Amino acid sequence: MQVISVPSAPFAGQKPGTSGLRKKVTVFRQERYLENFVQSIFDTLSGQQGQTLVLGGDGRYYNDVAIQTILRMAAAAGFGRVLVGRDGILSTPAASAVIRKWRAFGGIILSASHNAGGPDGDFGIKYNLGNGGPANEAFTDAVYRRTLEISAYNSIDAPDIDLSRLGELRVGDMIVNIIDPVADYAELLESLFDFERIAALLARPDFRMRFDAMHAVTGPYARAILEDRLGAPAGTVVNGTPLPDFGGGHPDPNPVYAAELVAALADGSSGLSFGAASDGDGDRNMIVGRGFVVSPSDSLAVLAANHALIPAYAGGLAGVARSMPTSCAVDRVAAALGIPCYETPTGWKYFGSLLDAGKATLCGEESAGTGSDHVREKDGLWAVLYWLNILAVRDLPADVIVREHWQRFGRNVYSRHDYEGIDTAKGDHLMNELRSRLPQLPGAEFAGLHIVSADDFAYTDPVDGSRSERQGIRILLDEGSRVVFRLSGTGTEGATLRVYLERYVADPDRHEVPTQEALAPLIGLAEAVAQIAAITGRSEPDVIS
Ligand code: VG1
Ligand code: CO
Repeated sequence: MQVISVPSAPFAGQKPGTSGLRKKVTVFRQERYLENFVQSIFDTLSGQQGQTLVLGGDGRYYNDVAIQTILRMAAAAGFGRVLVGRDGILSTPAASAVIRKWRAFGGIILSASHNAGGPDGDFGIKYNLGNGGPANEAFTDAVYRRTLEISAYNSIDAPDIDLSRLGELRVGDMIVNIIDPVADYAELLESLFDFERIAALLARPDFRMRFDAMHAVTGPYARAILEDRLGAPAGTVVNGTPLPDFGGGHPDPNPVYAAELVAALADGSSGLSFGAASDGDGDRNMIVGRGFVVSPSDSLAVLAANHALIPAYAGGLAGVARSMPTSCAVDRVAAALGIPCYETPTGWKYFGSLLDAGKATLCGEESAGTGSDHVREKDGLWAVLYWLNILAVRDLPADVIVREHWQRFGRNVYSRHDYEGIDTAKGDHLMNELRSRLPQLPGAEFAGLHIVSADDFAYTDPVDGSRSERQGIRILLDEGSRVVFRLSGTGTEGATLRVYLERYVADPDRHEVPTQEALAPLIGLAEAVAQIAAITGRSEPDVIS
């Protein structure tokens, strides 16, 4: 096998964001663009000779081309074996499960997650370490530095291989195993939950569920697990065939982009009792009861509070962790359980060290991501099965379970407002202005709200001591209310401003006040403090979740 060195030169801006490098397909298709980034990953590794790499993606447009390129480059980099999902498919949590099960050296996941796909959509790539989790910041920073000095990439002269059939092939001297993308993952989930009880629930005539795969990667996983293994009626999974452009949709399971599912459960007319959805790469989840969308932050708290009902977690939770902007609902559960609750920056990579060290068992983010120590990624279907297991044991509808949770712990009313595709300079200006005003904010009053403290969130990892600064501006108010501002690190067009709003309501008589109404004073404060309309020219958010 002869390694060919192809001269190259750096591209600007190959800096991984919250979850890998995400750019327009048109950017990735430039000659040497993908190759430069992959070579920079391989140059940052050491000791991969003869080792196993896991490779797969969410099936979006360009997935197939990128996989063939990466296979040749992996052979040139000295990997001994690559495990690749059939047709190049692996959901993000499944890739994590495969890395862990087969003790692989690491994995490359091709995904831009919830971002739109197709020739004019987005593409993405990220590297996961041998623990199955996204590489930490130290690694991604090193990859970025490497992209700035790269002068050549290595490949071999080998034809594309057929990825449509399971089996063993070779690319140069490297073995390629084409694996069933679902099997290892389904087996792992089956070991965590009470499948018999869930199957009994799904067989009940008075219980009907719908899982919306949004034309993205979870279709085959959901069909195999919900319909084939658990016996849910055929048709339970809708939009279940992964399409390279996700049917033109936005595979983001929130009330805006999964409006059809929410509408189907809006009243009793469809006969549905439970709905769920997942995103482009299968790591996010949405849980919908009858006329009731479960807020992801509440979902994390409910999962934690009900852990004793789940076989895998009945022995107790070591701790829980949430990203900083995620509501503090889970903190209350942790306090009641007497276990630690960790607060990390946004992005799953920060949970890895806590999970590896056995400090946290469940983790979650407000952006519809929840997961546990069974893998090192958030996991959409895992969350759905966890909910089904709770419903099966408690024999109550999802909305009643959440309402009872509020009765016991109080309600952390929560919402996120996104201003998408704003001018990058305006987004930076808004954040810089806010940052410069931080010292004056504590003690200030806005329409009857009293600011207790304000800061720019910084995090020191309790396991490895690494430090991450500038992770979001927090304005903390009386009684646990807060407003958080940060710029997205996953978008590909301009800047996306995220405003996170939270207010704690203890009084059960006020739990049913509509979310945006309950948060109205905080929305006013966010506008007054950050001057969103004046700086960005936007008077309304694009997405409210
Ligand atoms: C968003 C979410 C964050 C999540 C990340 C990746 O990041 O806010 O919680 O971890 O997406 O999710 P940002 O920087 O745009 O706010 V996924 O499902 O897109 O891989
Ligand atoms: Co995702």
